[in-house]
Amino acid sequence: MKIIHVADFHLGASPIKLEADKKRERKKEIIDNFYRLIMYAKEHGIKAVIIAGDFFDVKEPRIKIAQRIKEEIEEAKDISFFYLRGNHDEGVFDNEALPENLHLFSKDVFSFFEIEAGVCICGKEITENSAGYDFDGLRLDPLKINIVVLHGNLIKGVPVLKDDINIKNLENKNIDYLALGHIHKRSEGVIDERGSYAYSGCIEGRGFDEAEEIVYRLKNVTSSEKVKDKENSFYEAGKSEGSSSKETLKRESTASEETLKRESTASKLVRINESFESDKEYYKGFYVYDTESKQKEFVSFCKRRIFNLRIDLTGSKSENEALSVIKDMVADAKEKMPCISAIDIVRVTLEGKVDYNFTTLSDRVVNLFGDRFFYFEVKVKLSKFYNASDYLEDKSFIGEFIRTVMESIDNEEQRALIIETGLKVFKRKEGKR
Ligand SMILES: [Mn+2]
Repeated sequence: MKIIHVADFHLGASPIKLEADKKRERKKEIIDNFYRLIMYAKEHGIKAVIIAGDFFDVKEPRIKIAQRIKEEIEEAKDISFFYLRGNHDEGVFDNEALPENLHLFSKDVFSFFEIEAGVCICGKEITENSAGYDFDGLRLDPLKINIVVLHGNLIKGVPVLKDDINIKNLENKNIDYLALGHIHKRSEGVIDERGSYAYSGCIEGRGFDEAEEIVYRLKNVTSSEKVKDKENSFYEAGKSEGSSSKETLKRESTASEETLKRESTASKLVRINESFESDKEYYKGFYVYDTESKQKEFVSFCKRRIFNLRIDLTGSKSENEALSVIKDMVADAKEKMPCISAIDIVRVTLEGKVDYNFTTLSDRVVNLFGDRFFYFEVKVKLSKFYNASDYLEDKSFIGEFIRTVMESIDNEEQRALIIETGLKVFKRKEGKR
């Protein structure tokens, strides 16, 4: 039997700042996700769906949304839904008529559901005013497949908050799978020799705090290309002769023929982290747990992905150069990261230290890429790098400061740091005058 484990839909929550029509669209598609999930379950023969809390964003969701969810559940008669309410949606659906295939959990005791012979789902909601979960009532038959549902922080040690779950208290309780909600980033691990746990994460990211980060740094890259057309290549060779370009032409002799290779060195943005390469590894979606194999599989399911492309521009010489390497990088990204597409939500964060003014950079990057994605923004976290040699001859307090540091500090790294810090202070004081 296959079971979906999903959590943290936060239905009804506001997505990131968008224009009015896009905001409506985004809100709608976050709610549509649940219907898409039901369709997925039907297509894949899934018989049960566990919702591990924060299904709704608030304790009193809009009647229209709540009603629609109930109708969608009722229509999917062949699937049983097990909804454990979290800290955001505490008490939702209490004292309401529910579809027969929708089951809620309680705060007071562990609720048990035997969903098929030998397969048990149980769970307990967060109890008010208590430090951590109380697992005294958790008695599981070692001969059954036991799935436990909880919403809170998995910790090692003494619980402090009411939603703290001490993993030690769950050891040797015959748990096969612990389906967790609350933490929006997907993660998984083991409880003991028998059981494992997983946070499915939220199904759809809303803000950039839930973005996948990709980090780029500026590096000198030497690339060589073979020049195919001989005539053409000689013409090109003639052109580059005497120019100040770093391009060089090498003649390579092989047994049969001569080919020309052009080598050029250019600054390029190179990706630093390799956390994910494909759609599947992207962390927004749900788990499918198979009670027969006791294996879980993650399914990436979000409609739009949120990316923060952090670009370190240290080493760039001008706004124009910065713009050109960013242009190359985004063109490259389409090839190298097919997971970023036009429907996604993308932020470019510009970081690092440069020694030029970058007042128009943000607008120019927005102009280049603004309409390529569902939403695009640029955040500038660049800082100005001060060049000590500019002040070395100055008959001023700053000049005196630089000369003193140059004479008395040998360590280059230390010197740079002191000069930079000092100049920042001087510049700030200058500005106040
Ligand atoms: Mn929560």
